[in-house]
Amino acid sequence: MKQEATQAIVSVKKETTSAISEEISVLKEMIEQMSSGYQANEYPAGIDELSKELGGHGVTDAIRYRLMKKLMEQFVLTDEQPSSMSKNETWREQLKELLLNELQPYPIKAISFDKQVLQLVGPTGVGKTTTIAKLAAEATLKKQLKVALITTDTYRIAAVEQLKTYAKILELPLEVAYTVDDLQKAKEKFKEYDLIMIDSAGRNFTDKAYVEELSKVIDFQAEATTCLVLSLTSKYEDMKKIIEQFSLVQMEQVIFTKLDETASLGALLNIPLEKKLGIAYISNGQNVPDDLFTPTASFIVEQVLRGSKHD
Ligand SMILES: Nc1nc2c(ncn2[C@@H]2O[C@H](COP(=O)(O)OP(=O)(O)OP(=O)(O)O)[C@@H](O)[C@H]2O)c(=O)[nH]1
Ligand SMILES: [Mg+2]
Repeated sequence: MKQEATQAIVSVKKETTSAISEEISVLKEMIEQMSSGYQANEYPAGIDELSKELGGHGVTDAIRYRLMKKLMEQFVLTDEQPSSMSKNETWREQLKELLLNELQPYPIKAISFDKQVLQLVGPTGVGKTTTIAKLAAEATLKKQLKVALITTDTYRIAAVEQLKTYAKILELPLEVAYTVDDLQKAKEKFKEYDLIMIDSAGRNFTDKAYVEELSKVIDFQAEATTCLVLSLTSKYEDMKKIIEQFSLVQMEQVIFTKLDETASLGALLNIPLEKKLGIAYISNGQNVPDDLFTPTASFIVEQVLRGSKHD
């Protein structure tokens, strides 16, 4: 009991500390911006509109301040502009260029399937199982890989049935792992396969003891690719909490789902630029296997800076 209480305090403390450090970074950006000689309300109207457009998508204040500051310094104050374009059009294009540059360090590309294990983790109902089915179809049909499926989501009977249905349609073997021991056995059984895809229940990966036990069976670093699945319909504040909850597992990329259900796409920028995670796929519907694609940085930039004429 005492240990649980201590753990709870430690985790609350951790959350508070990270919230404070984020606040500090926003403040730092704002101070920097003020000391640079101009303020948000002093932007030329066109720049202010671009900032608001990003804000409308839920792009964070800190990112917007940084971008607008760069835009002002690099382009506006130097008044660089091709004569054939209006200022506003030029600034939009220059902001796109800046954003492409900002996104460059983060892997916005498909999973290479070069590691034998691919596990999708994430909160309840985001689309993990559906995405596994889509990816299994891609790996089998397009890449001609020998794919096997394992599910560790045994909390709901329906969850197992759902994956069984996809396994049957795609003619792939499926093992249901109730324990880490079962998982070990299933992995052994599928050792000759090119790709073993593991579907999980959201809660698995937030349990430290489970993740530790699991890491004895799967070498997360050497043999597994782990992707966090996030729904674009979630608020960014909630996504940040989810990322923290799943911080026990190392991952480089997220998969976004439910693009078809929202017009607010700030997370496509916030997650790479603030959380330093790349994007492997975007799911835009319930159809297996069609509604899944790999975005490019240009696609993301175009989505968040489409301007009102496309709305
Ligand atoms: N509109 C839309 N619905 C989706 C998308 N991806 C998945 N869904 C739907 O979201 C619901 C939940 O999908 P699942 O794949 O079962 O989600 P999950 O993360 O495995 O859920 P749990 O196993 O319960 O944690 C299903 O009705 C899916 O068809 C998407 O990109 N767009
Ligand atoms: Mg599921």
